[in-house]
Amino acid sequence: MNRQVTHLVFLLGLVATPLCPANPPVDPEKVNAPIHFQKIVLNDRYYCDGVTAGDINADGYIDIVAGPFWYEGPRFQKRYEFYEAVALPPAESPSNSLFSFVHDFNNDGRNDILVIGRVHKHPARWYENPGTLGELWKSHFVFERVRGETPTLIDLDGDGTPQLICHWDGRWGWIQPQVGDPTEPWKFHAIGAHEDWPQFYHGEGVGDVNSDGKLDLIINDGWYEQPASQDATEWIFHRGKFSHDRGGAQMFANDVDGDGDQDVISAINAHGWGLAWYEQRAAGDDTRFREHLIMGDRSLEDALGAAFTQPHALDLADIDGDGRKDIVVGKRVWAHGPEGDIEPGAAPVLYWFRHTRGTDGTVRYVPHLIDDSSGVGLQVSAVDVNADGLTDVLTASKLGTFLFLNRGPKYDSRRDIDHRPGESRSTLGAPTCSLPAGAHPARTERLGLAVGSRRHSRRRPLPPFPRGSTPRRPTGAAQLPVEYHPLCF
Ligand SMILES: [Ca+2]
Ligand SMILES: [Ca+2]
Ligand SMILES: [Ca+2]
Ligand SMILES: [Ca+2]
Repeated sequence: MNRQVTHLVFLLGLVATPLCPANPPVDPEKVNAPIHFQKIVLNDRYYCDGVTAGDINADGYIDIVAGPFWYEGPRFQKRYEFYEAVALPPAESPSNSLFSFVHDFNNDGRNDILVIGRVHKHPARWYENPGTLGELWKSHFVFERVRGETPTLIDLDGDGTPQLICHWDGRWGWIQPQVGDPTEPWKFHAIGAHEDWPQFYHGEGVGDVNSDGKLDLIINDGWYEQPASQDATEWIFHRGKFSHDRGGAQMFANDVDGDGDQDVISAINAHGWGLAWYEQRAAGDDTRFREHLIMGDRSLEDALGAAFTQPHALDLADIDGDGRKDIVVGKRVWAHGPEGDIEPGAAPVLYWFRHTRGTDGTVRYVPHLIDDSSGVGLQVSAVDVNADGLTDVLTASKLGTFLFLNRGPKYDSRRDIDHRPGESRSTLGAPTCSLPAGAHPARTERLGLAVGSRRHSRRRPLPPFPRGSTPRRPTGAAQLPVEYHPLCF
C-alpha cells in the first residue's frame, strides 16, 4: 500500500470509528471559530532556531528568551544580550542556538539559560544570570554534544533536578547537573540498552504513556517505561515505531480520544510531510498504537485543511480555552537551505490545530492559520506571556523572532493595523506597541508581509532573504539594554 493510500485509509478509519459516544456534540461554529493573534516581530534577523519563556529578571513577569537575547516582559520593548549576538545569513546552516531552556541551575534565585546548538557541532552551555544588566553572562560547559534532534529539559524522575533528554554512546538517557556542583560538566545517565542510534535522531518527547504517574521517555521507535523504583537502572523499552517515515520532532502523550489512556502526538517526517496522533490500543502488556493522520501531503490538503512541509517544531497547549490541548506547529523555513526543502517557495506558515471530539467520539484536529510569513525553527513555545489567561505562541526562524499574542475569539485586528506610526495603544494591554515613523512599510515589505491579510497562498514565494548578506552585530549590542520598537500586525 503506498503512503497516500495508507493515509487515506487511516483518515477514513478515523471518520468511521465511533470512539466515545458520551462526548458532547461538536458545534461547527465553535470548531471553525477563529482565535485572533496579534503578531509582534521581536527581531527580524536570524539569530536562532528556538525560543522559550521564563522570568529572567525576577520581577514576576514572563520574559522571552531567543538566541542571544532575552526580551523583557510584559511589554517586550527592551531586549538584553547575554552572549555575543551575530546575525546569520538565512540560507546557510542552522544556528548555534536551536533550543533555549530557562532554569535556575545554580540555585541562587536567578533563572539561568541553557543553550543547545547543532547536534554535531556545538557543545551545550548554560549561561549564568548575574542579576545585573549591561554585561554578557558567564557561560558554563555542559556537555560535548547533545544527540537527538529534539532535546527536552524536564524533571523526568521527580528528583527536583531537571534533565535534558538525549542519547550518548549508543544509549538513550539524559544529562543533568551534578548535585552540589552545578558549574561542573553534566553527567550522562543511561536508561536504555546500547543500540546504533543516529546522532540526528528524529522524534523524542516525554509523557506518562502508561498512566502510572511516572513520566516515560518517548522516541519514534517506541517508549521507555520509567520503573516504579528509582533504584532500577534500566527502563523497559516498548519497541514499536510511531512514524514509519523519518520521524518527527517534539512528541507528546495526551488522551486524544478521551478513553482514559494516553495517546501520542508526533510529526511523521520533520523534513517532509505529515502530522499524526497515535491511538493507544493496549493488548495485554504489549501496547500498540494506531496512526490517525492529522495532516498529510499536498494531495490531502483539501481533505484535511492544511498541508506544509518540515513540521520540525511542535508544542501542545490549550489555545482556545476549551480545556483540551491543541497542537501548535509550523513549517520550518529552509531547514538546511532552499535545496533541502521539498517546497522551498511555499509560505512559511504557522498553524494551531484545534482538538475536537464529536458526539460519536470522532476526533478531528481542525487547522487554523496563525501566520504565513514566519514559520518555525526547531522549538516553538505556547505560553501565556502577558498573564491574560490566553495561551500565546512564540516562534523563532530564519525570518526572525516572533510573538503571537492570543487575543481570543472577538478581537478586531483592524484596531491594530489602522493606527498611525508612532501611536501607542495602551488600551489593548501589554505589550504596548508603537511604530517608529517610516519604519512600518519598509520593514513590512522586507518581510514580505501583507498587513491584515490572513490569506494563505499555496504558491506564495518565500520572503526575500538577504542572501549573502554580511552578518552584523545588532545596533548598540555591547551597551545594554537595547530599546527598540516591536512591530505589530
Ligand atoms: Ca521578568
Ligand atoms: Ca541562577
Ligand atoms: Ca509512566
Ligand atoms: Ca486515549
